[in-house]
Amino acid sequence: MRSCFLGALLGAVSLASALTVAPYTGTIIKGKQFPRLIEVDLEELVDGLESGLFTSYDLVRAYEARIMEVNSTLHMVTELNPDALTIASQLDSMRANGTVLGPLHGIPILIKNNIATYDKMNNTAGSWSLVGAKVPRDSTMAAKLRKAGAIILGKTNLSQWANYRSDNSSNGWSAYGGQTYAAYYPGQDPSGSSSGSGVSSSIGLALAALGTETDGSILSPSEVNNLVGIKPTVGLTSRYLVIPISEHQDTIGPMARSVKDAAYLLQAIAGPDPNDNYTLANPAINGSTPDYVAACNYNAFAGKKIGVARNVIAAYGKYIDPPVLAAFNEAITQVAAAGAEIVDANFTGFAEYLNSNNESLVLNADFLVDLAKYFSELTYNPYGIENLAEERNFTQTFPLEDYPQRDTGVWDGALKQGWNNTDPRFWAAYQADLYFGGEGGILGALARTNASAVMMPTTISPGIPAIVGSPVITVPLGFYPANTTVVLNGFGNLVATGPNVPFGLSFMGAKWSEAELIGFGYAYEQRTMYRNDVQPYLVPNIELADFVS
Ligand SMILES: *[C@@H]1O[C@H](CO)[C@@H](O)[C@H](O)[C@H]1NC(C)=O
Ligand SMILES: *[C@@H]1O[C@H](CO)[C@@H](O)[C@H](O)[C@H]1NC(C)=O
Ligand SMILES: *[C@@H]1O[C@H](CO)[C@@H](O)[C@H](O)[C@H]1NC(C)=O
Ligand SMILES: *[C@@H]1O[C@H](CO)[C@@H](O)[C@H](O)[C@H]1NC(C)=O
Ligand SMILES: *[C@@H]1O[C@H](CO)[C@@H](O)[C@H](O)[C@H]1NC(C)=O
Ligand SMILES: *[C@@H]1O[C@H](CO)[C@@H](O)[C@H](O)[C@H]1NC(C)=O
Ligand SMILES: *[C@@H]1O[C@H](CO)[C@@H](O)[C@H](O)[C@H]1NC(C)=O
Ligand SMILES: *[C@@H]1O[C@H](CO)[C@@H](O)[C@H](O)[C@H]1NC(C)=O
Ligand SMILES: *[C@@H]1O[C@H](CO)[C@@H](O)[C@H](O)[C@H]1NC(C)=O
Ligand SMILES: *[C@@H]1O[C@H](CO)[C@@H](O)[C@H](O)[C@H]1NC(C)=O
Ligand SMILES: *[C@@H]1O[C@H](CO)[C@@H](O)[C@H](O)[C@H]1NC(C)=O
Ligand SMILES: CC(=O)N[C@H]1CO[C@H](CO)[C@@H](O)[C@@H]1O
Repeated sequence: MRSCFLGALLGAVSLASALTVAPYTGTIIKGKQFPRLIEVDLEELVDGLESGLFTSYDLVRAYEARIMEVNSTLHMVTELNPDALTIASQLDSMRANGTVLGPLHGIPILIKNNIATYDKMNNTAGSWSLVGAKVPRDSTMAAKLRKAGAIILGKTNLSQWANYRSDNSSNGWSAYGGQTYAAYYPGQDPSGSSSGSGVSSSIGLALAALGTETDGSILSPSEVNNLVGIKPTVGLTSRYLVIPISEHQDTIGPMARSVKDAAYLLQAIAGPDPNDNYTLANPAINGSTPDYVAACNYNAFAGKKIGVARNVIAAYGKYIDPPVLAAFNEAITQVAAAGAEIVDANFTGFAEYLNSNNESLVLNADFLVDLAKYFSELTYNPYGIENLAEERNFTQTFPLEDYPQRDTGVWDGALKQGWNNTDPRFWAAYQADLYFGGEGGILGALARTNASAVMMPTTISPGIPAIVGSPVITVPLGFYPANTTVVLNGFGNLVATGPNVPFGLSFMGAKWSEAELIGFGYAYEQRTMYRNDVQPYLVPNIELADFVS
């Protein structure tokens, strides 16, 4: 365990010293400044494409080269799209003749390796059992990205099965993709399960990436990779042909370097889909999707009430490290100075929630059904696996799945539970969750106080919104100080806490309140710009200017 970690650490350090150079200030060709890809935003890319400074073809080549430059250290991308350059050329031709599909036209985006595409790429959740499997069409997420003109550049590594297999694995590890590392400290835990999406977005290996969340899998890797992450209301984004954990909790959202870029991506992927009934509860079905980009408003806090769940902060005190708590307390002052009234917004069912395991019952029950449904959608299923019992059998006997070193404890629990989401016991557990997250959680706190959102350190923000399906945005809040003592993760192979590791601030709201949360995230981001305070230890050297003919 230890020696394995040290090997990774030394490898990372030696590569880092080869790659880290003096700050890059951009390259000037014919009087034009090429943007630096670690900090470029969508609007700057669109300017460059429209002015002819570079093409989408150039962009794809640059991003692919950057991926190859750091992949052997960070393992953040599992597959590149072999058609990406062809697609880029087509989109360049369309732009040249005046057809632009929208702001994402010709912009490379990475997606997590549990979101299916109907092309040459595999959709595996990191398992060898799904390498070679075929789906009947694009997932709705992939279809919406293509319709918006985005180029799906590749698939990102993840905690295997979105972290729903093992009781003793590590974040960002999958059998198919290996161990993902984050870029702010050698050997850094990338968190998960959208680990590769977080790392890739943080160092500019695409404009941004999509992740998925059941309980923390967008928010947590966004936090430790210094990103903005939006975990949408369950049902805002379609889960059709996304490898599931739970129909009641799964959701897909953007992970980007700025709030506005995340808003652009959310605009493209949100909306009702007949292939996912949960999306039909979206109020936009009777109107139109809000304008998330226009919601980026510097004055969003003016005249609003923002809640602080003091009893949750107190109960979770031991999980909030002093630098995070200090930064959070300062954030309360900053939000007040930006025009908000700060109110106590306690979660009254929180103590009871901490002693309940209803969420596990719900997730297990959903997983048994939803996984079988995903298998049944496949048009080619290489091992003919149809349900969780068979998947466990495969995983325990296929050598590359690293069993029993990484166990199947979560599945053992689900199979032992035995009953699924058609059972009356499911409804009892689910109703308890709806209380803990609803009246006893975020929704009750908002209703009682008339607050527009509750703010919380991201490290403790995902749980309550997860069980009730409500939205959260996380934005950069700060970094652990340079003299922080390194603490390893439970598995012993990753740096969980250490110098320069980023952390985040969450705003959580009522269902379908994404536009308002984006406003708060933007207003906070624009006042602080903490993202720029610390650079990753590992940044690709290759830049767009290297590929422009
Ligand atoms: C990642 O790195 C490995 C090892 O250098 C290489 O073989 C592989 O092709 C790379 N994959 C991608 C998608 O860049
Ligand atoms: C523009 O180019 C696209 C892609 O090559 C093509 O499908 C479309 O018909 C062209 N439109 C015009 C107006 O030429
Ligand atoms: C998908 O998996 C197949 C089977 O292993 C492999 O041949 C193919 O190269 C993979 N696709 C990509 C884009 O890596
Ligand atoms: C949506 O709900 C309807 C009515 O219950 C059902 O017939 C249909 O199969 C569902 N569709 C999906 C994609 O789950
Ligand atoms: C849409 O409007 C119909 C008719 O008024 C209503 O029954 C339905 O609940 C509405 N749906 C949503 C998601 O608001
Ligand atoms: C919220 O909880 C904190 C800590 O438990 C407590 O001190 C405070 O009085 C509570 N606020 C309200 C308005 O109940
Ligand atoms: C689920 O929640 C209910 C209601 O609070 C509680 O009585 C029950 O003990 C919980 N179940 C478990 C297994 O924690
Ligand atoms: C769910 O449980 C029901 C009732 O026990 C059973 O008939 C059904 O086959 C189960 N579904 C799955 C996918 O296991
Ligand atoms: C698991 O594998 C064993 C040995 O190949 C087989 O006998 C058994 O039927 C399998 N069980 C399931 C649920 O697939
Ligand atoms: C993980 O748990 C399994 C089963 O308890 C055990 O065999 C294995 O050694 C554990 N792995 C590690 C790294 O501790
Ligand atoms: C880190 O430095 C700060 C400021 O000098 C100091 O207050 C703190 O105790 C130091 N922490 C450690 C772990 O050495
Ligand atoms: C496809 C790909 O790049 N896979 C790499 C993932 O990471 C492992 C190491 O953990 C490499 O061996 C693979 O080549």
